Amino acid sequence: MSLISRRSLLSCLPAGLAGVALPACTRPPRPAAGPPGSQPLELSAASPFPTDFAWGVATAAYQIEGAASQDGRSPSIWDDFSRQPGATFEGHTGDVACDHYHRYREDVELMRSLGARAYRFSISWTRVLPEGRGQVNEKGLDFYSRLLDELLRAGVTPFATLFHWDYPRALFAKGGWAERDSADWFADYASLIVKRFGDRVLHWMTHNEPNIHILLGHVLGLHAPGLKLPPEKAFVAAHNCLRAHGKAAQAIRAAARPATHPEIGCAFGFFGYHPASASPDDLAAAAELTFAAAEKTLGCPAWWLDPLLRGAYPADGLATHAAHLPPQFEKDLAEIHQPQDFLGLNIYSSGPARRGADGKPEAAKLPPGYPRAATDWQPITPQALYYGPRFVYGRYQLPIYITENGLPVRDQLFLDGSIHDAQRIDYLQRALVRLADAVREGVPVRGYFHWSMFDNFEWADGYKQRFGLVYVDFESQRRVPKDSFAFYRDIIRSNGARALVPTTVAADVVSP
Ligand code: BGP
Repeated sequence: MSLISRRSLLSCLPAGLAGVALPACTRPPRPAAGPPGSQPLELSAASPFPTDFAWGVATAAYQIEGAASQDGRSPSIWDDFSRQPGATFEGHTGDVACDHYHRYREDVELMRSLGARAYRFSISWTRVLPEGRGQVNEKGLDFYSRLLDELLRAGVTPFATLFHWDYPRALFAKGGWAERDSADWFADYASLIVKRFGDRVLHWMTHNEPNIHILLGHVLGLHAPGLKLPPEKAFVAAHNCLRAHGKAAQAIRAAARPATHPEIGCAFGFFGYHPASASPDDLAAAAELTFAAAEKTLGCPAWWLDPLLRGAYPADGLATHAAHLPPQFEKDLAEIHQPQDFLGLNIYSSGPARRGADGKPEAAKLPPGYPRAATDWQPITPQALYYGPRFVYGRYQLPIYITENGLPVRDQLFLDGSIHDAQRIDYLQRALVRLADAVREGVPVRGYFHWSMFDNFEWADGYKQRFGLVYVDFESQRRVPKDSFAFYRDIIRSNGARALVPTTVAADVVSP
């Protein structure tokens, strides 16, 4: 997938790290009983991570569950898109994926042995509401009920995402996100889920990466539903996603059990900038460019997060795109701008920025040959985990969870029978070193979810990209924990200290 298509999307105001008082936010409950082997690992390095930090792993329904047409699940746009010739690498689909639907007990056991404190997963909308609304599929709900019980027994706190891209085919046929009613369809679905599971889930995310879903799926045609909408339609679809978030947040609060305080947020696909040099001017330029929304607007953090968290679209984006929004869009902003308990950031990389000769911030280039992951779009830029949270907190003052971060590597079995993923371990350590810097400076980061627990169906890349801490042989469904699994287990047991031991080179230095 091309660089532009994936992360180098974005970009409004300088964002200092203001010492603003935090809104009240309940921390994730500590697991009732720690898994065996979860005794703290004593290390001399002090960890700045709070003792109740949510060390977690993340997955998504269509990427791992399989059982695509079992027990009443009906097709989503991804079932359809992945069948279109040339849409995914070698025609891969999520029909079987990790077969997690049948193997969830084994999978939760692996999470327990990892010592994971939290698990971010998503609910397949068409498994529980085959037509997207109306008739409920009890068998589908039962699967998630069993999964939740298993997680809680293992001492793993569930963080549920309501929508991770697998939009119901039946609702897409009615117009999908382009249709204004789509916000109500989503809120009704949210209400059902919270009524059923609000006794066991207290952490809710509405959308996963709505910016990527709209941009790749509705503008560039590279993800489901494979549309290439003109701006006047794409901006309406994006606006309806925002309305859906606002309505769902209200529905979640309305459906929550008395005396429970659900935490509500969204997992946003965050691509920002880091300063190209140590100069304060480049630092300010990186912050400005991170929130600029005049170009590639639908991918930009501010285009989505400003309405969500400030109740207004950013002025630079509006200058070009106000005409593409629905008439009287301003009237929807109060509904979009609901109280949020946290902001989830999916951060994989960032780009260098500097102050241009004209005084404006500009994107700089990484040097030729700069180290990258197995995907072209992901240069090794651990500083993304420092500047991203810092800039975002400076602008929005909300507690943050890193809801995704990880590295795709071309893993294989080595002759000694193990899967040595040294590059992933190195990246994970660097990323946590830089995240720890943000925490030390007072950015309220509440948790980190590694993407991913398992190798899985990576959308248009099919099974080509391996992101897991656990290797999955997709023919036998055998799971083999990689070296990174043991490394992350030690990180969790040491509450992050294992990542903060002295290193030979600084975290951001990836090329000699
Ligand atoms: C995020 C998605 C995840 C996962 C990850 C890896 O954008 O939320 O579902 O797929 O990216 O990226 P990719 O699969 O495109 O390589």
